[in-house]
Amino acid sequence: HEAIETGTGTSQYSGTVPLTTTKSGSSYQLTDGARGGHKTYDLNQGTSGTGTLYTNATDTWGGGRQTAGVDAHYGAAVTWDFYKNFLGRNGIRNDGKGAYSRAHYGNSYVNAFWSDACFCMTYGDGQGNKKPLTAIDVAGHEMSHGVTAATAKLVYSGESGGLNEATSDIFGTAVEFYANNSSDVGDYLIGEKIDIFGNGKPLRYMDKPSKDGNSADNWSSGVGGKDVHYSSGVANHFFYLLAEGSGAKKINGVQYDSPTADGSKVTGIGRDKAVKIWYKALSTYMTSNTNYKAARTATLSAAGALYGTTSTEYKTVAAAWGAVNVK
Ligand code: ASN
Ligand code: ZN
Ligand code: CA
Repeated sequence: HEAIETGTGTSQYSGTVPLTTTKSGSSYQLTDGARGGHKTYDLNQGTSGTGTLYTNATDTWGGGRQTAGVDAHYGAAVTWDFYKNFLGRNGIRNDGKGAYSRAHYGNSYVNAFWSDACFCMTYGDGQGNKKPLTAIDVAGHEMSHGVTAATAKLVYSGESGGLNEATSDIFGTAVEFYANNSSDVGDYLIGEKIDIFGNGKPLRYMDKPSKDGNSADNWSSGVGGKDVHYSSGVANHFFYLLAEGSGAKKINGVQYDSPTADGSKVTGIGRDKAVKIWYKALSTYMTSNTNYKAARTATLSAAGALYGTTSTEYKTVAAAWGAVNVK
C-alpha cells in the first residue's frame, strides 16, 4: 500500500522545506505523487544509472547524503508548481508525467545538467563535494531545459542556443521568485548560492550580463559564435529590461544597474507579464532555429496575443529588444 505524504526537509539552500513523499510499507520515499511521480535518487558519486531512490524510516529528511536530495526534490516540486499554477503547464511535457532527479553525481563535479535521453536532471556536488549544485534557480534552470526540448526545441548552438540557455535562466529566476520562502526571495542573479567560482560571486547577472567577464550585454553579428552560456546574455538582458526597466534599482536587497545599448530609457512592465510573454513566445511562436531577430518577432506576437498590439506591454517588448540592439 502506498500513500502520498507531506514530510519535512532540512535543505542546504532553502531552509526547512515541505517535501511531498510516498509511504511505502513502513518507510518513506522521495517520490512525489502529487507531481507526476517525480522521484529523487542518490547516485552516490556514480555517473550512470539511477543509484538508489532516497528512502527513510521517518518523513523528516536531511543531513549527510540526504541534504542534496532534499534541495533537489524541493526544487523540482517548486518548478512543477510554478509551471502548473502560474503558466498552466502540467509537467515538463504538459502530460502530467514527472521526470526524476539524481543527486551526488561524480566526484567534485561542478555542474548540473538536464538530459532528454533520460528525461532527468542531475546534480554534481561542487568543488570538494561541499556545494551541491542544487539551489532552486539551478533546479529551475535544468528542468526548464526539458520544457524547451518539449516546446520550441531550440538548437543548442549559435543564437538559438543562446536563446535556449536564456530561457532556462529566465524561468530558473522566475521559479526562485515564485518559491518566495525565507531563503529564496528572488533575484536576477544565477547560481548565487552555489559558489561555483569559490569567491562568492554568482555565475551570471541578468541586469548586466557582461559583469561575469564573458557574457554579451547586446546583440552583435558575432554573438552566435560565443558559448551558449554567454550569447544568452542578450536575451537575459532583454528580459531584465522588459521586467524591471533600465537604470539603477534595488530588489529584495540586491542592487542592479541595467544599461541600454543606445542610451534609451526603458520602463519595465513587471516580472509576471514578462514571464508570461516569454513562455507564450517559447511555446507558441519560437522554433528550433529561432535566432535573435526571430525571437523579437516571437515575443512581439506573444505580447500582441496576450495584451494587444497597441498595449504598453507590446511597445515595451519592442523597446527592450531595441535596447539590446535587436532591431
Ligand atoms: N549546467 C549547464 C546548463 O544547464 C550544463 C550545460 O552546459 N548544458 O546549461
Ligand atoms: Zn543550461
Ligand atoms: Ca538566483
